[in-house]
Parts: sequence; C-alpha cells; structure tokens
Amino acid sequence: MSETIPTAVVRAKPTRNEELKAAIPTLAGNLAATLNDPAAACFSADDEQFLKFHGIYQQDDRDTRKVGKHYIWMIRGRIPGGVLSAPGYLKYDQLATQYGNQTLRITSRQSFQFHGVVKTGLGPLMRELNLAMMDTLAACGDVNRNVMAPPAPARSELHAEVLTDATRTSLALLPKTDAYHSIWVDGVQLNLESVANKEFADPLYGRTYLPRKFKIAFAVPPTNDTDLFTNDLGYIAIEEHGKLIGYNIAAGGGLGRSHGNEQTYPRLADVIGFVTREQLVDVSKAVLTVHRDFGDRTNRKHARLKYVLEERGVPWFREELTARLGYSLPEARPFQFIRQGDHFGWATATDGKLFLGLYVETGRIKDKPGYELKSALRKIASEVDVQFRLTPSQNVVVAHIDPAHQAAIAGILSACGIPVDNQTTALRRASMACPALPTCGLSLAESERYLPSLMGQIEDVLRETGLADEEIIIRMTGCPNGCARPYMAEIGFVGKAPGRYQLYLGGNEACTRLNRLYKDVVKEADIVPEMRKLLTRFAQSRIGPERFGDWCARVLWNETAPSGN
Ligand code: SRM
Repeated sequence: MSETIPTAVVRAKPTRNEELKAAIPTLAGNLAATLNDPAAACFSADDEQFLKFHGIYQQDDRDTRKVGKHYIWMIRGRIPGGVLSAPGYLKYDQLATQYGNQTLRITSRQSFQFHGVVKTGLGPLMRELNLAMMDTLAACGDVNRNVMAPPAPARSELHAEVLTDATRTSLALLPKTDAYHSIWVDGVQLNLESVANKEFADPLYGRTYLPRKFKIAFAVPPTNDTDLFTNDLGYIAIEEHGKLIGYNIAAGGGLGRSHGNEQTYPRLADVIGFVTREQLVDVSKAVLTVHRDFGDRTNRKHARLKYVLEERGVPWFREELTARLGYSLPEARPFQFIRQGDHFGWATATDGKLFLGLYVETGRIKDKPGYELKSALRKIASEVDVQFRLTPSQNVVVAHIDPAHQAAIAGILSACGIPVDNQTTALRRASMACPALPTCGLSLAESERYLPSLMGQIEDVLRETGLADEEIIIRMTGCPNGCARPYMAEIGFVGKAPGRYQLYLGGNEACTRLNRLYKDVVKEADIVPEMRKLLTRFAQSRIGPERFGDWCARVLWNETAPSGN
C-alpha cells in the first residue's frame, strides 16, 4: 500500500478537531460531567465537537438571539435505510412530544431529527431512545453516517436484500468506543485517565477517526431515489435474471461548498468497479480507510473523499483499493438510472403486503389545524402492525400493511385530514428544503420556513404558463453546504444572505447531473418574476415532453458561461 501523504498535509498544521480526537480518542470529552451539572448552561466548544459523534448538535434559537442566547439541542437518529418498527416510530413520536419541539423532522438521509431539546431533556431523551434499542451513534461526526437505501418496500426480493446489505454495512462501520453507552445509558463519565481509555484506538478508525464525515447510499436502478452520486460511497445494485449479484461502486461524491471559496465544490462520484455482496463490507472499509489516510486533516473545508478522488484520480484510487483489498475490482457492469423521487399513494409489495407513500411538507411531521399528520401516524402506529420508512426526499412510507388493515388506515388518515389520493401537486412532491432558521447555526437565509409559500407562488406561475401539472425538482437550502442536495435539482435555491439566494438550474430527473449557477444573487422579491421569465420561455420552446432541467441544459447552458460547478 502506498504511504504517500499529500505535501499539504505534511506541511500544514492539523485542525483543532484533529487535536481533540487525538487527545480523547474515546470521544467521551467532558460530556457526562457537563450533562450532570445543573449549573452548566451548555457544553464547551471542544465538547460540542465530541457531541456530534454521539448524534447531537448544540444549537441556539436564532429567532431569540436578540434577547439572549437560548441553548437548544438537535439530536439525529441512526436509522439505516430509514426503517422503523411501529414501536420504534412511537418512541420517536413520544420523545419529540415530551422533550423536543413537538415535531419530528425527516432528514434528507432517511433519519429523524429532534429539534429544540433543552438541556434537562437531553439525557432522558437519549437514555430512553437507547433503552428502546435505537441509537444516535455516529449520526454526525467524522465517521460513517446514516446509510441510505431505497425506501419503497420490496417490489422484488432484490430490494429486501439491498436493505439487508445497507444495514449490515452501517453496523460494520460503527465506531467501537464505550463512551456512547457510558454517557447516555449509564450517565457516567468515562475515566479519561485510565490507561485503556488513554490508549484507546478504534479498530477501524484509529485514534483520530476520519478527516471528515463519510456517507454511503445504495440504489436499485432504474430509480436513483437515494441521490447515490452525491455520496462518498455508492452501491448500485446489479441484478442478473432477477437475482442480486453484487454492486457497482461509485466513490468520491459530495456537495458541500462555501461561498467565495473556489477550493470547495460539489462533485459527483466516479463509478469505480464491481463488487460481490460478500466483498461489500471489506470494500466499504477499504474506501473508508482511503479517506482516513489521504483526506486533508489540515483544512476541514477540503477534507472530504471527493477532493482525494478529484486530485489523485480514479486510476490511483483503484490501485489504492487493490493494495488494501489484495485483489482488484472488475469493471463496473452496465446500469441506467432514469428517475428519482418517491412513490405516493397505495401500492403492493412482492409479499402481498400493501404500502402507502405519504407526502410530508419539508419533512416536518407535525399537526396543523385540519391536517394532523403527527396524530394520524401515531394512531396508525398504535393500532396497526406496520413498519415506517423514511425517504431520502423527506417523505414517509407506511409499509408492511396487511390488506385487511387498509380500510382502518384510510379511515385514520381521513379523520385527520390527510389525503391519500392527490396528496399535493407534482411540484411540491418533488421539492425539498433544509431546516435552516431558526435552528441551524450555519444558515444564511430561510429555507424550510420559506419554501412552502414560494412553491405556492411558483404554482401560480405554472398555471399562468400552461404548465400546471409539471414536475420540476426544486430544492432550497439556507447556505451552500448542500443539505437538501440543491445542486442536483432542476431549480436549486442556495441561501447567500437573508432574503437572497443563488439560483442554480439544470439538474435532471435521474439526479445524475449537477446543475449550474445561473444567477449569483436573486432577492426574494425577484424570484417569482425570474421564474415567470424562465418558465414562459420553457413553455414556448421545450421540445415535446422535455423536462425543465433538460431544457435549461440545452438552451441556457449555451447562453451562459459554465459556472464553478
Ligand atoms: Fe447537512 C451541516 C442538516 C444532509 C452537507 N447539516 C449540517 C448541520 C448539522 C449544521 C451544523 O453543522 O451546525 C445542519 C443541522 C440543521 C438543523 O438545524 O437541523 C444540517 N444535513 C442536515 C439535514 C437535517 C438536512 C435536511 O434537510 O434533512 C440532513 C441530515 C442528514 C442525516 O440524516 O444524516 C443533512 N448535509 C446533508 C447532505 C445531503 C446528504 O447527505 O445526502 C449534505 C450534502 C452531501 C455532502 O455531505 O456533501 C450535507 N451538512 C452538510 C455540510 C457540508 C459538508 C461538506 O462537505 O462541506 C455541513 C457543514 C459541516 O459539516 O460543517 C452540514
């Protein structure tokens, strides 16, 4: 195996995060002590970094900053493939109600986030979640994050096998520190001075873990519902005669960028080769350790695997994998993605069970007058033996439904004001927004709180231009980090400052093409006129059923200079 280290890494100083991990490789920090100290209003800046490995973010309510800093905590679950049992769902619902801001937020990686948890609720929430056999370990931090898998229940045996593979991959890449259990279940601070804890080195991650986060997704062609190419590592299911024979792997995807920093950019993963199911875990570890050993530990903005791939190239990466695995990967098999997105409404799985895809506006499960989604899902979980699947597009699938229970579920939904047919417009179904304000400390502009009203205005424009039923993938984020994957959308809004967005255009239906910057600053008030101009032109000059994103690529990309992407 090559021992070459990038010269930049040798010369520059490791980041503060690297020093922290090396000093306390168990990741225990001083967390339990602070948690148990009623006088401590919050965790120290260093401990904030350790908290992330435990799935927790220290935040403050940005709406109330003018009157003082009001600390709140966001907690993110580890839910491989987004699959939860009914009791598991009920536990999340209860904890959000008891300790959080009453809502559950489905994330763009098939997990749940609790928002607005106060310090006295943090310990009990974490303990109860773990006692219910669920966890938040490695949901954030410099480790492998929640592993994504196609959310629709088995439409072939293959889908079930892919979910199994996603789950075992998630388990195999979990960090092994005792700190998580000790702090959140036993409520006890690890003894940082003991030799064992001082000398602890994770068998996979080592003492300093990864230089940055690492993300894995699985997808079954022709549906790219996990946005596979935006992941550090993607597994594309390959079938022969209806049987899953293995996966093509794709490596080096990621979306995060920073305004004004050309060194950062979104990148799609390269297809590297083919692996069998038996090789899956070893290959995952090999890719992860390439990131561990070659990622930039001196600059967190430049630390993702995508930069290693971009700067060293695919042939180098393949050689590196061969050295780690002891065998080389054969060429990738042919595959094609043609669409993304979720299934809405009723459908039947191969085992004869039903499933029901439900739209969740910006992923936020809550009750509104006349639209009581949270109550409806709680009632379904309490009364019917079902499974819940969170989707990468922030929706939910109620799955594993015995056909005998269909009427009962339909009745609960109807009583709570939740439609099953015609749930919402095609435009809204294909939209996503990140949480942004008031919880996210990185947000520069509104997103989740703004997108729904903007969608209403864009729907008006679609009606005016004769495009009323058009599906256009629209995604919005409050900053350039890419959390709702705006750089894959046909229309992407990226927050630049309060009330100001970058406008990206030209993603495609299969989410295999990055969009491009069209305008660097569009004020909120100018968004609808801008949309009217573009959609009018689109309606007039589209070719047949051409989608908006493809029209942008065909027409606009020839008019504007290619942008930073
Ligand atoms: Fe993200 C940081 C929310 C998916 C790229 N992300 C954050 C934080 C934790 C802000 C922070 O660091 O303080 C946000 C918390 C907001 C809040 O109040 O809840 C946040 N990210 C989210 C979620 C909840 C957005 C959503 O709409 O669902 C998603 C949680 C996924 C999960 O369950 O694990 C989420 N984040 C993503 C994705 C999309 C994906 O993974 O498919 C990306 C782009 C893909 C990628 O990683 O390149 C993404 N988040 C980032 C980045 C930029 C990383 C980079 O490489 O530069 C940050 C900033 C950071 O890590 O420092 C970030």
